[in-house]
Amino acid sequence: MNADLFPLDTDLAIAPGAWLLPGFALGAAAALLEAVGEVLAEAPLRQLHTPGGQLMQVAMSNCGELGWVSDARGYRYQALDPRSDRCWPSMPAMIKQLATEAAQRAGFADFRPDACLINRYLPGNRLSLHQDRDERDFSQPIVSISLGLPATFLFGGLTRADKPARLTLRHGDALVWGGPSRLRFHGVLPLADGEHPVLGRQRINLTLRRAD
Ligand code: MD6
Ligand code: FE
Repeated sequence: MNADLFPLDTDLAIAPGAWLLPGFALGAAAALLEAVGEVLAEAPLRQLHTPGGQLMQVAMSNCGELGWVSDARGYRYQALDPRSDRCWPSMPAMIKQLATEAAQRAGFADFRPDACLINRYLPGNRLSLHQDRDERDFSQPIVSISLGLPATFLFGGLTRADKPARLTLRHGDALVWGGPSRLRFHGVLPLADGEHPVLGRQRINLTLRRAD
């Protein structure tokens, strides 16, 4: 009997196809952060511009076959880091493994992530309400792993007008999001200041997806 087949009683069903797995990545957090550090040494965090020309508050980088980028030409996934014109660093095996295990626990047995977006929030940074729709196959879920300072995640409906619920995402939490919830609007409220014992004054979020 184990967690690959049945949710634990700590797992929280947020909506059909959406699960919060509190502390899922806690035991792996140190190894995760080391792996993320190696990725960022090759592909540093940077702030992107929206297609409308606004500078995004959240700093981003990627690893995996494809990386999510935004600029005047739009939102898209691409194999090359525009900063270096080289391939994104490969996705560390332990990150891919952890994400596929989280997806499995939420009932998505065949998640095959090819893209991992790394987001860094400093106090005050927010992410406005959006849908994740730059991917090819919406039958594949999204796995999001939170590290560092806690954030208030806005979890909306399928239209922008639906009033979002609020969810606290803490260090080590995983959020899996797919099926009928795959296109829900969501965002992150301005990060409250604080001091995390491991990460200090920041939040790191890893969002793993199948882009292609
Ligand atoms: C974040 N996450 O938590 C931003 N998208 O920093 C996302 O935009 C997101 O966490 C889709 C599914 C899960 C997410
Ligand atoms: Fe998103």
